[in-house]
Amino acid sequence: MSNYRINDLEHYFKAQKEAIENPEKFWGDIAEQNFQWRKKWNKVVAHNLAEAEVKWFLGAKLNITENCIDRHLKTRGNKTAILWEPNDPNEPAEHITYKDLHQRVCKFANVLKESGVKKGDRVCIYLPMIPDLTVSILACARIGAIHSVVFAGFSSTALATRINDCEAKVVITSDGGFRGDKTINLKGIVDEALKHMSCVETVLVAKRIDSKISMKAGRDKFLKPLLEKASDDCYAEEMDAEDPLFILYTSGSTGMPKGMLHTTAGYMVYSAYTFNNVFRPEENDIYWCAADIGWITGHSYIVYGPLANGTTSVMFEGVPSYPDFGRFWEVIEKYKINQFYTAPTAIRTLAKENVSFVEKHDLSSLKILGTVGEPINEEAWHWYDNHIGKKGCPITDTWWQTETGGMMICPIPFVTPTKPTFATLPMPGIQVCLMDENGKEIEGNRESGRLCIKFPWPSMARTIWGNHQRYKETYFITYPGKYFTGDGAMRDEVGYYRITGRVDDVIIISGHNLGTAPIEDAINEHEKVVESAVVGFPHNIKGNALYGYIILKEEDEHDKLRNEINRVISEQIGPIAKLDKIQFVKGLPKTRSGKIMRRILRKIAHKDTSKLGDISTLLNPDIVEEIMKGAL
Ligand code: 6R9
Repeated sequence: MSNYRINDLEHYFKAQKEAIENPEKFWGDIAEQNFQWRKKWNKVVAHNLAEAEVKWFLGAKLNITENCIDRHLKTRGNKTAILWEPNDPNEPAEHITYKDLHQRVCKFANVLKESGVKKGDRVCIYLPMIPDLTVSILACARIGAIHSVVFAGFSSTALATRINDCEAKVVITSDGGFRGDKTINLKGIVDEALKHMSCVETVLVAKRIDSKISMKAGRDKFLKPLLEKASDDCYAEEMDAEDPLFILYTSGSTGMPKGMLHTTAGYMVYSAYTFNNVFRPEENDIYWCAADIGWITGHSYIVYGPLANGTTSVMFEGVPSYPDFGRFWEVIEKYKINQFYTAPTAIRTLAKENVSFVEKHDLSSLKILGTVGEPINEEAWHWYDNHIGKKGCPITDTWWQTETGGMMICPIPFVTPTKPTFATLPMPGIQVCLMDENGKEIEGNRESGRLCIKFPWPSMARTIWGNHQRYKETYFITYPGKYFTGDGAMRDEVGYYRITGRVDDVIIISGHNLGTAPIEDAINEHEKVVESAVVGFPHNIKGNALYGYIILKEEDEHDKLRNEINRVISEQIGPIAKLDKIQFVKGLPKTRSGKIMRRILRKIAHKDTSKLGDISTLLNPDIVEEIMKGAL
């Protein structure tokens, strides 16, 4: 698949112009030349954004697994599709070829069919990062069932909410999973979640840790014997372009998680297109995205995007700190990884450790580095550039969301000149704009505002499962006719975008709008700081004042550090952004995907800790108590 790769900046601007002037032709050509269709579309796009209605490739028929697997069999049958690296480096890796993957997906799909799963049924997948996770996702897609993957670190309550919301008929899980030196008891969590639920008829159980688990007669079945018996021939269901492919839950700022629904053709085209342009795979490249498949990053850029391109995609079961902080670099050396994609939070964690963990390893195979999930601060960007890329690998800071399905704003490596902390320019076809609080579009450069998108793109979520009204209200009402991202952004003098964080992180101090990201960036510049989070709290003169939670690399006299940190902020942003309160903490409450839960920090700063909400889904729930104890 190479018909659509952008070669240089001129080509980029030309593609962007064509995509805006004639989106039907731009996306129609890409879809036609790079994918396998059972039937072509009658119309490329139909939309009414004010009503939150969008359809792509209307009337087309396809199956995404034919595009991700079958069509590669002739030329790439013996090529590794999924290279699975286990948690324990001494356990053998698995090299699953496209041919193996085809066989495994077909068998799994037949097991699902035997369990009564039909096109349109929901299947909840609650698995650790083992090959069965990828196989089961594709098995659902093969027969037209809608997969809903729930990250295997979520609690039974969180899992129950998600199973209930989409009324899953089948749950796929395992006896447990390994993460570093810990094991997690997944089957026990599933049992707990299913206690008060009637929709789930079957639980399919993979074995990973060989622990003792209880199996409920009539409901629970071990996968292995079923897979062994199953035929490895399975017809790929003919799907409409707009048939649902998956649901993936993302947390809202309040209330129930939102089940974002993605459909088949548009998602396939856009995830494959962006993967190809941003990571620029060559035939023998080994690509590694170190995210978990429980997040959108794993869906689009471990599974669908790479496989649609016939790439070898590494799937890693472990964590960056096990057996030691050199694990990522060891894996890069071991497989001669060419493209590596991770989150700023992982980079910061590893940058804090002795650089000898990096220097022990040969990273010369690397060509492109990527980041995703949150703004990357300047210090982390340079560390990644110096120590991992050795100043020779472009870093692509990719801004996108569960809702967008694929990367939206990011430098195209070797095409777009990078600028630290800037996601730079939108992908072709993505019409970004900045809006002010009064609903007016902000023209010109050197401006900040709320990030919106003016025109649909193929992989946008189509709705929130079971609640289209909420979808409309959350994304399309604030600025009628536009998709509102919830993020704030700044456009610099050449039109590059820098994401300044969620708009609900904007704090207004004495009438000045301050984004938390640049302030945190300034704080993190201090040599003794590892990471920080800034929130607002009410102040009777300034309206709001700033409260900073700061993790130190090494201890020093606190008052002295407070002064120094405020001096750095004054220098970099201005005295207006100085922190009124600084609390030194051992950790920050984070979601499993590494995002700081500012909602909790805000409550603590407001001295309102009565209703913290469900903190069990956090990576580190214990830290909350500790921060509350030391609150100022
Ligand atoms: C892919 C993913 C989406 C939110 C998004 C924004 C933040 C993601 C970012 C970034 C700055 C980047 N975000 N990438 N902020 N720079 N490169 O992370 O999806 O989990 O839905 O999160 O993450 O705030 O709105 P999701």
